[in-house]
Amino acid sequence: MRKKGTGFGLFLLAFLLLTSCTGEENASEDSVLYEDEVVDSEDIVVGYSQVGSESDWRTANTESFEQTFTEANGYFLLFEDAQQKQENQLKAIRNFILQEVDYIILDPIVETGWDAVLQEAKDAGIPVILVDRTVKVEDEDLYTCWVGSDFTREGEQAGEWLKNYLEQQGRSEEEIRIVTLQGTLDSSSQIGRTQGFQKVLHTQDNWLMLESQSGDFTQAKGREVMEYFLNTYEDIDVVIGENDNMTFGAIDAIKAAGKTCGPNGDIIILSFDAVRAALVSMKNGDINADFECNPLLGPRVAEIIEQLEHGETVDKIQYVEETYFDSSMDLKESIKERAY
Ligand code: GYE
Repeated sequence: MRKKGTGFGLFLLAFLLLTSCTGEENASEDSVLYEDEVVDSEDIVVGYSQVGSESDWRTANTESFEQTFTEANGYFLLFEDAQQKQENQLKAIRNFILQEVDYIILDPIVETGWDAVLQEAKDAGIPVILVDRTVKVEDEDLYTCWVGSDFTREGEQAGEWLKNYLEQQGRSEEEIRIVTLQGTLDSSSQIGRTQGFQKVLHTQDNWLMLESQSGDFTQAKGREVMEYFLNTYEDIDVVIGENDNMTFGAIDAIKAAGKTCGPNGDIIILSFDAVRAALVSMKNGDINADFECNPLLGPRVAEIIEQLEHGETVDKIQYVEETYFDSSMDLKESIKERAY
């Protein structure tokens, strides 16, 4: 993968032409110059606008694309990290359009505000594949397809798990005081997980959602928000971290406050992503349950591109398979096998 600089147009020039003028080293007639890189003109050029590098999940997702979209596999990847700012993604997409890439892959930070830029991509004839998070747009034809997780299902699963667990513990009648560390507000992963959990929350009269606040999917903010919750609410029974890194921050805050968590502690911890470090933390007794979200989307997107290259139509909405883990399970093998 190459990390591209910002804001330049495409210099898609025949490399042969260049070298014949300058007398530089040999290149095949099929090479083209892409900014300062020599690219095989047969390569499929893909621009990926990534959310940022805020979590373990995100790192694994980036690596999955880097490992899939290689020159050995016939691709040239332009990668842009938006540092969790939508304006950076808008800029990146416009640059991809200027550079006349073959495909744009977008992991949209938030759901709204995409109509204009996606229309520009469509007008330029560049298919846009959404990954992970999704968008809300007037016209669904503005993107080719989406591949990612069923976030609402994940949230609902967490609620169902908690309901069963409390039943097993003989606590179905007790008042259960819950706080939520939400992901980046208006991201589809935050919206889905929050709404999914709420579906179960609304059926449980004894559950009380004390407060929900965003920790922006980062460990540092997760800790900060949890410190605030602990200072504000004397009695907290359940913490929901809408991703593992916020959960890690919350666990640090809980321990620093002299409290305990996990199956043998004061506070029940539910989390999302199920990255390896979280499974280790669960094995160590700090997390009760974790709802998996698979970041390894690169190969799936490559398959989609192959289909499109062969003129096939692809399914508009493509979910990936996921499971969950809890502290009653034997986690040793899962930790060993975990790819992220
Ligand atoms: O849970 C989190 C990341 O959108 C599913 O974003 C993704 C979330 C994931 O920062 O760790």
